[in-house]
Amino acid sequence: MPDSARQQHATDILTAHAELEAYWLPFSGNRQFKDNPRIIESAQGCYYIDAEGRRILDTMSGLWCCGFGHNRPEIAEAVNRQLRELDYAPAFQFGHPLAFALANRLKAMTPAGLDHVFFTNSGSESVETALKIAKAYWRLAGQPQKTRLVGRVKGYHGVNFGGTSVGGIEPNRAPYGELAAAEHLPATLLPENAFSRGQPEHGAELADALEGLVAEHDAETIAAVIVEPFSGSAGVIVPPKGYLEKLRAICDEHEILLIFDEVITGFGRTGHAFGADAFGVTPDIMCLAKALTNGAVPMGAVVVKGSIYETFMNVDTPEYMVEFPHGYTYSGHPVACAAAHAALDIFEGEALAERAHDLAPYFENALHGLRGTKHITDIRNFGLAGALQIDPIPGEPVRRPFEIGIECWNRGLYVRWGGDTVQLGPAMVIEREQIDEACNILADVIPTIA
Ligand code: PXG
Repeated sequence: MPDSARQQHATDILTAHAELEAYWLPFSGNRQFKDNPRIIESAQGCYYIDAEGRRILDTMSGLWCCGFGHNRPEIAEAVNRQLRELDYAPAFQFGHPLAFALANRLKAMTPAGLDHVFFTNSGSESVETALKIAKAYWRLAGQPQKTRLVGRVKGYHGVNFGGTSVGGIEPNRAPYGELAAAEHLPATLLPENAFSRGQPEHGAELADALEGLVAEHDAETIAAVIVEPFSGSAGVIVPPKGYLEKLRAICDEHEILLIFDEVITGFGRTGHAFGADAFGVTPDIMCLAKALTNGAVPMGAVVVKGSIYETFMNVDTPEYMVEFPHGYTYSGHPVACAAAHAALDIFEGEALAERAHDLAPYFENALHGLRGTKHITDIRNFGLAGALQIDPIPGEPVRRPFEIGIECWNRGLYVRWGGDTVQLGPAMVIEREQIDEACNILADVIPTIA
């Protein structure tokens, strides 16, 4: 679009407030947005172009999903080709080749033992699927009383009812009153760990709270524990050294399924393929989404241990009967599968987990270079994920991060704000100079915020 046309287009959008009214934006301050719209029109690599034609450095991979860089032509071509070949095949009782191939691929990529793949369309659906598998598994395994679900304070597992129930970010739960029953482990955010680089030293014993729940409720009532290997949405809360190992050991001792929600940590974010690889702990069930297609087409997946799948298959019912009454119209959608194959070709072909691993120390140094900046009370990082903890204005939580995020946007930098944190999760194709640019803008902007 020529500059003059772009300008006119931008002006049209910015002045036509009424045109913005119909759309109810998710997880957004709609009233603020509609007075100050931020419209993204295109993307390339690590940059967005907004409606005014400005180039904006994206340090969040969209929303943690476009980790391999925006607008990869390989994915566009694969999607285009697929749409001409097979637009849709019924997900129930029929299959198409790409879904089987993708399941095999995920089986090979994920840690040994995680062998069967159920497809979904989002992280939230992956979580619901995992929780339902866990409950149904114990019933089939002859322990129907094992139904209790355990999440963690500050955990985020999407927005559906199960995920909201095991989730532990209070403002996301408060509007809904009664949710599904769930217990919560304490968060692993400790003041003595402030400004830790990578995994903090203190807090492995917080996993013992699971022993407490076992003592209180009996392991015979507990189906599963779900945690993010590191908490993303709550602001990159990294597990203390030894914590996940301890959680795994307690789960093993009491026959409790361990679910890792790797919606953010999957596909290279940690500098390894999965958080399970980075932290050396293998779950029984893994939830995936986001970077599975590089964010280009909605898709999620749940990968489960062989013994779980086998338990469903060994039921004493006729073979034509459905073993697990669950699934989505768009589970394993052909176009999503095509996008995922192309995205994983990029991920593997360009060794992006390794690239993230190599860049992580530079990112860590750059981020921790912000220590001492006004308002910053903690800096956390792991792999290519980082967060700044911002001192809240008394009585006005989340305001400062919001103002920081908006001012960064005005200066050509996209960071994410959430709670009292500012978050960065750059694409694995980012360059060092771009990391510097992001940190320089943050260093300029943050002290100017009241
Ligand atoms: N689990 C985890 C760990 C997530 O991070 C979901 C489930 C839900 O995925 P869907 O695809 O249903 O949105 C998520 C989503 C942020 C942010 O700012 C994080 C997410 C989404 C949007 C923003 O940290 N994570």
